[in-house]
Amino acid sequence: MKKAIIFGITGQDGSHLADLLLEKEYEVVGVSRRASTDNTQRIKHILSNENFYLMQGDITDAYSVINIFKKHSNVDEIYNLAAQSHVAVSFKQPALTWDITGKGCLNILQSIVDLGIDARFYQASSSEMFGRNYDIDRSQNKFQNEDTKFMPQSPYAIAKCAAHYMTTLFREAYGIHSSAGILFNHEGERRGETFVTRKITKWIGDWVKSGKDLNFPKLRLGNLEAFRDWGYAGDYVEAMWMMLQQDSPQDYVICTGKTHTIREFLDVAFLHVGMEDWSDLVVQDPEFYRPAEVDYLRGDCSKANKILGWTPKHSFEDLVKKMVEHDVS
Ligand code: NAP
Ligand code: G4F
Repeated sequence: MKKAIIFGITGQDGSHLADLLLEKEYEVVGVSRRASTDNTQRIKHILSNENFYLMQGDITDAYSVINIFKKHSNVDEIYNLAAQSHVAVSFKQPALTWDITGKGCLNILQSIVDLGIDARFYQASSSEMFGRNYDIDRSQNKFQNEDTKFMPQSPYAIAKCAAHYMTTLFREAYGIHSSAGILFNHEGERRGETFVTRKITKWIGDWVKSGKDLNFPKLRLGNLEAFRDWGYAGDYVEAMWMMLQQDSPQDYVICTGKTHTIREFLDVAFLHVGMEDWSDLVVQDPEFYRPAEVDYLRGDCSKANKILGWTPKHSFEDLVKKMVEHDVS
């Protein structure tokens, strides 16, 4: 039986990845940080699984990471999904974001080397690292891929770049089997409620449950013109696992290749509840604009398709429908 450690088990991706690995009959050790209230909502359904173990740990504390590896030194695969993952929050809490999202990855990699852990490592890199490098020629169908230069636009993206380079350095310098997945935005029913997609579908759900009350507090959003390449989280964790099954560690872009604005997401989401015109229900609020924006993301995952045989299973329309139906019910 293979054993995997997942840092970030209580997050959206951690919970989907745990489901996938348990289905594949792995022993899964999930690492969750201490919280004053219950943070296990997304993994409630696996807490009593006999192959699942929950351990307390914090990736900003190297001692804590070392303790986990000492207890589970026979691990086969290590997934680092832990992060302060909210881009807007990273402008308000840049140092914390650096400690978790940047240095946290180093704490894991250095512990692997120092303790001589013989395991494969996955780092959750991000399309946010491409930042303002959308000067690609859209007319020629050129999208961001593994060769696109990083031009980060937020403290979050800069921390992710550092972790990404650390992952490739440790592969080259110490021969660690470490791979980074450069994942474009992926969403779903378990998405955090402050990310734009879930903020929209959650609001629609609450509004519908109120009987479509016209006095219901309006949905307050920021920039509606940014483009995102949105996929379904359940599909994307499969790509993470596939990367670690390869003989040679490499980095891969994971995306759908299609891009939509927030405005288009609103159109499709509101149409599911019979609203063609949502303009009276949404307010654009300066509070939700960022000091710097990433205007355009659209990926090209031909490498993942060719080497891993990975393709996204859900379309944009499937994704929006899934999220709205979940929040309305
Ligand atoms: P998420 O829902 O925000 O989950 C982040 C996880 O990290 C949570 O389990 C969180 O714990 C944990 N965490 C935060 N600080 C920690 C610390 N100091 N020590 C240990 N754990 C800590 O994020 P996600 O959407 O699942 O994304 C997973 C990873 O992929 C993240 O690294 C994210 O940056 C990256 N990524 C995400 C996307 C996307 O579109 N979802 C795209 C590209 C890359 P709590 O539950 O206690 O907060
Ligand atoms: O949903 P978002 O917060 O996601 P963002 O910033 O693209 O980051 C997500 O994807 C990254 C991959 O590219 C991950 F690495 C990262 O961890 C995270 O999962 O915002 C999407 C867009 C932005 O352009 C933002 O300005 O939506 C715009 N937006 C408009 N109104 C809003 C809002 N975003 C949020 N969170 N809240 C709003 O009210």
